[in-house]
Amino acid sequence: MTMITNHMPTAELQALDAAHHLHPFTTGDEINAKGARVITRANGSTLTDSDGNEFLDAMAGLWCVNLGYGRNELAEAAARQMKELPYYNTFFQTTHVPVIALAARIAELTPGDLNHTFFASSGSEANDTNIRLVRTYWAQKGKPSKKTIIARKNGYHGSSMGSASLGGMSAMHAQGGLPIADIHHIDQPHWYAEGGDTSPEEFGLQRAQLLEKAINDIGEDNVAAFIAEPVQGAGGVVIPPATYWPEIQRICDKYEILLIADEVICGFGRTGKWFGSETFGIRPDIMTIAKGLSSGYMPIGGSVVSDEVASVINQCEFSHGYTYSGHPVACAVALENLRILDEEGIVARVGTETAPYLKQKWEGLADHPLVGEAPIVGMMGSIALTPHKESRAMFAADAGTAGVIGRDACFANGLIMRHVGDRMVISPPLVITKDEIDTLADRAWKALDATHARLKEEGLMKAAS
Ligand code: PXG
Repeated sequence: MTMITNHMPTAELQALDAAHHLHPFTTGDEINAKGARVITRANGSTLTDSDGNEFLDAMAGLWCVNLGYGRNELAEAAARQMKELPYYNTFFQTTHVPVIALAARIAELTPGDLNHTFFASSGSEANDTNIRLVRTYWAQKGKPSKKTIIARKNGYHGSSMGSASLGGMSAMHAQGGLPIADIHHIDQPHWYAEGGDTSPEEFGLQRAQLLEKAINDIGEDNVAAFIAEPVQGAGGVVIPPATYWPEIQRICDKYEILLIADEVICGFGRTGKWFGSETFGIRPDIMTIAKGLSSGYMPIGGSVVSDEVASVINQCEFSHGYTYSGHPVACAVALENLRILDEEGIVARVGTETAPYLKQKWEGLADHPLVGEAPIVGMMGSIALTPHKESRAMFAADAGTAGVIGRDACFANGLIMRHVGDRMVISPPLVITKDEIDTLADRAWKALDATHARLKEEGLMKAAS
């Protein structure tokens, strides 16, 4: 057997990777042509690759390393738990200390009476749980016809059959026979891309009222729930107009449907409060959590439900669960992560100090000639690349052409940002310092300059008609 280590030459690692590893959201051609970037270590907000290059990770991995990299306390919590009880399950009337402690801590942190967590190992699994959970809830209440879940186009809720069906990503629906039955998608509150001449406030109301229309069209007796991210993350950090969420809440209160806030990205400090629901005044019946729950150090997620939902579900045996639901090591690591986020005042500091500082720097990027808007909330922001600022025009070239050039220019400048079509997004570790925020903004501006120059050179600064 080959010993594969950090010390092997990059090209050899890349060749083995290309030969044996199938990557998510990557084409084989890309891997074969360039090889994958091999990340070998990380500390704080900085990643190092196998050639010793350093990058400021403005994506916190995949929106998840809220606490930053390299916290020994989490490694120690995992080691302690592995020695004491590496695994036991939570099926058939069994439990263990880490899952009890974590469930109780989540109940303290989440708003309202969201006091009960059903654990999973990822956001996708948690959203699959939600589909079965809300349908079981209504069946238990004698309303089995309430099955349809309303979700949004360009929303992201995961990659499994159920969660990708809830998501509204057309490229995902095009593969593997999606969506599953009884999922309905309404248009998103993306004013910049779809608002035309309507004011953001009016547009926010209109898009929220699509929920009411869908409930009426499908019939209240057939609708189980509405699911949405407080801020769409993978959709491009789409921050809804201020009118959107209050109107959605009004509609959910008026009709008998459950509101699921998918907090997989927004949760655990990302928007400047513990949960996006608090930032946007949402009162969900169910919250999906993952990512920042353990800062990505261990795979863990869950569905946090209200007292009422839990009491109904508890009336039956919910025939659902994963081998790793409430995995003790993942729970112990998540608990330690939550302890540090709280005790070191990291979430509080984001709200009062670092997010306002980042906002000021980030919004400065809107002055760049290539940038149509630079919205941000807490520690998640985006910039829209455009060939024509005033009209918010899209590029004539295929969507993502400018975005990929932008992403590569960021890498070349020591900065990791993700592109979503022709938007660039950030979601840095919550521990990012003010100095690092300065670096982030400087490198982003340089990357925009380089992107602009290249787009001009290649004749791509043309607006779609
Ligand atoms: N809900 C939301 C809101 C998410 O952002 C999931 C659920 C699914 O979680 P898991 O743990 O199953 O991946 C997510 C995940 C990207 C990207 O590039 C975003 C996610 C995952 C991978 C890539 O934007 N979000």
